[in-house]
Amino acid sequence: MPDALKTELLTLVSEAPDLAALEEVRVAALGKKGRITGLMKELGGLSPEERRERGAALNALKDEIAAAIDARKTELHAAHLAARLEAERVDVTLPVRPEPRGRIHPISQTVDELVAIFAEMGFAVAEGPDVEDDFHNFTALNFPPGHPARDMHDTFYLPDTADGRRMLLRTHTSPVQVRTMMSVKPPIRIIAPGRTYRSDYDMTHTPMFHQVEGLVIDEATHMGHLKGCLIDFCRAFFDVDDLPLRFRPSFFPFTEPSAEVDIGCSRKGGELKLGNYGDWLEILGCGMVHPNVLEACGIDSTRYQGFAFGMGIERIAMLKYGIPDLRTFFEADLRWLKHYGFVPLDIPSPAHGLTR
Ligand code: 2NL
Repeated sequence: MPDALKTELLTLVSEAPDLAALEEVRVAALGKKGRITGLMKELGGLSPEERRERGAALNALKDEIAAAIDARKTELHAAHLAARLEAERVDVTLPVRPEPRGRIHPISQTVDELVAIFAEMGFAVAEGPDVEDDFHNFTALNFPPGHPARDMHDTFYLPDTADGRRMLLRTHTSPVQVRTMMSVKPPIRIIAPGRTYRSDYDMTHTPMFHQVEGLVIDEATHMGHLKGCLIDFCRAFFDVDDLPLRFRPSFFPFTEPSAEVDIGCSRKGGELKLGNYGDWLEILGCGMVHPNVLEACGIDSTRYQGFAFGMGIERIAMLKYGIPDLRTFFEADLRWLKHYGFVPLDIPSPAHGLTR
């Protein structure tokens, strides 16, 4: 009888498909109401001799079944782990995900980079409308009534408003700064990047282009601050630590004194290189804000002063990224964008474009 029982139980143990089934087998054999337990209980009715013999046999059976259950349990655990590892397998030799196909336009990239540099110097970004009126675009900026920039041939004019204001597409981003000066009490420290429009189209001009202007107004800012600010910006933007800058006297209606700024370069062998090579390249205009402009914007010019500057974004983008033709910026040619554009979500850095 114990031999038949032993064979039956060992078969049940070895065929138990999972841990739950194995536990059922254990309870049915060794549990309180289990079959071996039941046989143990019957020992009391036997003679001492039979009891010793059968008791020893039952104990041996019990130990053997318990050991078989333990062994099967270990086996099932190992099988479970192996199945899980197989199901959660990761192929670390697969290639990385392909690059996104979209590209950031070089103008957007350049604006992001210069905003990052000026933000670090404490400038806020200001914005304003593309459609402006004559006052914010010209009059407040000390343009005299007959100035050539006001000519129909240079400026895109729009129909007058109902109350007779002459409207136009802004020819520079200066009206953004005029609006800031008229609405914010100094100190002011802003840059205004954005679209601008002039009626001009040739190799080096497009009717829509981009500009960034900067404005700092407080009680003590002077020409030395202007120079330091632009030197720091140009060296960071072009990523040339010893880039020399040269300030040449110039004229703008809205600044006095005014200067144009050149950066050092070399044109040897027909290739343009930026750095301390003895040659010069003009890249921006600047000056101390004209008292007439401050007064036109409601700022007391006997108490406040400051500097302003402006530069063309296409121009500095072309220099930094070696883009030879201005007009290609606006042709929406996907092959051009694939070549000169920037991969979205790339690691950002002020001088990023040079290190891609
Ligand atoms: C250039 C030169 C410049 C400014 C822009 C400015 C703005 C206000 C007051 C005074 Cl509200 N100045 N802007 C000043 C000097 C030069 O731009 O070559 N731009 C492409």
